[in-house]
Amino acid sequence: MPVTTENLDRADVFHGLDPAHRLPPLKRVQWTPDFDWPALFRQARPVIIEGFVASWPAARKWDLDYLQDRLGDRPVRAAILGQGGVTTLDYCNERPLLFADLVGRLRSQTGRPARAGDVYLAQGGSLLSQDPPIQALYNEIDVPKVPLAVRAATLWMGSGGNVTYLHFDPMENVLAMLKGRKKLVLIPPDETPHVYPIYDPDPLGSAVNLRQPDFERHPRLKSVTYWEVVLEEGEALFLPMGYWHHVASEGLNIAVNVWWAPQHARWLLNAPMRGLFLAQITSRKGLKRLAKAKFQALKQLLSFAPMRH
Ligand SMILES: O=C(O)CCC(=O)C(=O)O
Repeated sequence: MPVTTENLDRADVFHGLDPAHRLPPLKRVQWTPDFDWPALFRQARPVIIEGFVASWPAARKWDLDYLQDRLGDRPVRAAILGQGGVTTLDYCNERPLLFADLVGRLRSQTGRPARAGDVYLAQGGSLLSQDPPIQALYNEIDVPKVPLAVRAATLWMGSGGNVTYLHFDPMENVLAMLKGRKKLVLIPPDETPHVYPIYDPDPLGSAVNLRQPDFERHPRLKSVTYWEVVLEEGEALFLPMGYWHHVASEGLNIAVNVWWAPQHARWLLNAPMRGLFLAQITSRKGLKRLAKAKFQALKQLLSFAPMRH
């Protein structure tokens, strides 16, 4: 049974994995103005970067009042959380609303446990827009300079207790914490068989529920190795393509992430991407789609467009 927002209901639990398989704390590095981002991306290992976000104008300015002032009348799409405050980042569970209404709802949700029906600004908070007020906000963040194409930049805003379920992304990612804190479980790509990827209907998802693991149904999950990461306000996480992540946000939380298309050679070597590629080209649906769309599906996969529909 795939995990859905309806069956991830243990709002009080971060994860139920075996502590014996927890990896030593993730490496931390200090940001400096001459920071070598391309070298960090080449290493392709998750790292916490201290001090980077503190240098952004956004770190000084962004709070609910400021963002409402700037974007109040702009439409966004908010994720509607399922049981226990979980989102599967499924576009079907999103609702359009004005940014001012989003802020009003976040204010009224703050200070109590997240629950089904709450809002969370997730993938609907794109900062790559032709809209001048949104462009002005994008200029208040500092985007790492690497020789890769930026695919998306997203504003994430929640009221605390919101959880994004276990998935991977086919892109290189820097996730920066402006307000509040996020706790993450990170699982390396070569541990993919331990998390039971589902590929269909969510090509980036897993069948396991990290809050309430069912080790009878998913016995390999018992021995999965993982990092537990706490991303504090002002810190950024470099999350290379293919690392599985489960994200629990604490307190009123505002974050920004940037996704870059990875180099082609990298995805060929990457376990979840290989699996996804094989699943796409071997499934009947995938083959039909390929035939019908004259290889559009394959091209989409190769171009690393976000694949959540
Ligand atoms: O912060 C979240 O809730 C999810 C973030 C995420 O999945 C990402 O940055 O790829």
